[in-house]
Amino acid sequence: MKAIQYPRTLGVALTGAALTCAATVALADIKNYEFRLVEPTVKAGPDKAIAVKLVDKKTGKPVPDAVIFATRLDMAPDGMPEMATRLDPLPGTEPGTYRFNATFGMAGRWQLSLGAKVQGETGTVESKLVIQADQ
Ligand SMILES: [Cu+2]
Repeated sequence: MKAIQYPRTLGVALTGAALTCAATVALADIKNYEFRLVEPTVKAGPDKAIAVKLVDKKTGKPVPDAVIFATRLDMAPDGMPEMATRLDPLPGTEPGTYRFNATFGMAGRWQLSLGAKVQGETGTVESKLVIQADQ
């Protein structure tokens, strides 16, 4: 039984780093998944690789093949939500790990916002992670 239909355009419309807001629905099942930073700190500067792992909290196992459709990286934690930087996907190094290239133009705290679909699950994983950029 299919309980909820998602608009076909969702995956397309929310792609891109210019995204400011994602309207999403989270159901109980999808709450079992979360993104975790592989490394909580990064050196400030251009072209830094950041990696997140998508984890099934019940099993502790990484979850491969998720479709990440919304990403944003900005300095909201340091009071600069308008200071956003571009995020480019990089190939993953292992299943369940998702990597991005980004320029951290300023030292401080950056918020990585992610929205993702998990294969076989209804709803959306939404995570906000704080990365510390050091000088
Ligand atoms: Cu800033």
